[in-house]
Order: sequence, then C-alpha cells, then structure tokens
Amino acid sequence: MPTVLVLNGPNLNLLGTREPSVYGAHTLADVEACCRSAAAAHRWTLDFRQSNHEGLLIDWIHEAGLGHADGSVAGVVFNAGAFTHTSVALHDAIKAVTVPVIEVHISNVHAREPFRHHSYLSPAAAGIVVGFGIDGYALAIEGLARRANPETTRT
Ligand code: CA2
Repeated sequence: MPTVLVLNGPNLNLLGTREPSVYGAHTLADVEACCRSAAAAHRWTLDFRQSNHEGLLIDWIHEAGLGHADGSVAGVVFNAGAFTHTSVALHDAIKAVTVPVIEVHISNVHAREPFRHHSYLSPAAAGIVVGFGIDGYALAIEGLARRANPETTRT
C-alpha cells in the first residue's frame, strides 16, 4: 500500500497552544488524525512528521524521492512553516526529486504580513493549498489522489 508523507516544519508542534485566531484551536495531533482518515479513503498509509530543523526536512524530501522512485511513496504534503519564506535549500530539494509535493498553509498567507507573501517552495510544488485551515491537509491528500488517478484528473 503506497504511503503519503505529511511533513510539518518549524513551530507547528505548537499548533493549538497559541494564536487560535490565525491557526485555529486544533493541535498537530488533530491534523494527523484528519490526514490519517483522508489517506485511508484512498487506501494509502500515512507517514506524519514534524521537525524544527531545515536539514532534517531536506533529508525527508530526499527520502520521499527515493520512495517515489520505488513506488512506495505516492506524494508529499508539506507545510514548511516559516521556512517557506526563507529556504532556497528546500526549493532545491523539491526540485531534485520527482515525487509530487503539495505545499499547504493553514492560514491565508497572502492576507497576512508582506514577508509571508513570497514562497520559495511554490515554484517547485506540484500544487498549493492555502487558507483552508487544517482542512487544507486533507484537500492536499485528495489532490494527490486525483493526480495519481488519470480518470479523476481534470486539467
Ligand atoms: O499558515 C501556515 O500554515 C504557515 O505555514 C504557518 C507558519 C507561518 O510561519 C507561515 O507563514 C504560514 C507558522 C507555524 C507556527 O504555528 C504556530 C501555531 C501556534 C502557535 C505558534 C506557532
């Protein structure tokens, strides 16, 4: 059974503890539960991770690339947190692999401070889901599933 890898970047371990007006009241454990049921609906297993370290996130993208090449990884859903707005290295990592990476943001970054309007990841991503709260993760998994099945892909 293929796996969908959901990666979360810096400070997302704090979800639900502060800034509920921006990020809602749900915790990262709640996000994981939503992702697990969205993945199961497509008969995918879920691998859900969080790190505050850029290098580890890069290693995980490389690992997903190898997994995609051997058929074990269907795709990646990636909320890179603030690294979205700073990291050329994460851009390069996504460009270096063939696994589809869907960029997700809980908040509508375009309605926030100007420094959140630019993403280094977007040009390398297969798709982007922004501003749907934690539902964005499930929407991204749904998008990956449609992309993987040509009969459900509308272009
Ligand atoms: O909206 C998103 O999902 C973000 O990726 C979240 C990042 C932010 O830097 C991006 O611009 C947009 C921040 C994640 C930190 O989340 C916290 C949640 C609660 C308390 C503290 C941090």
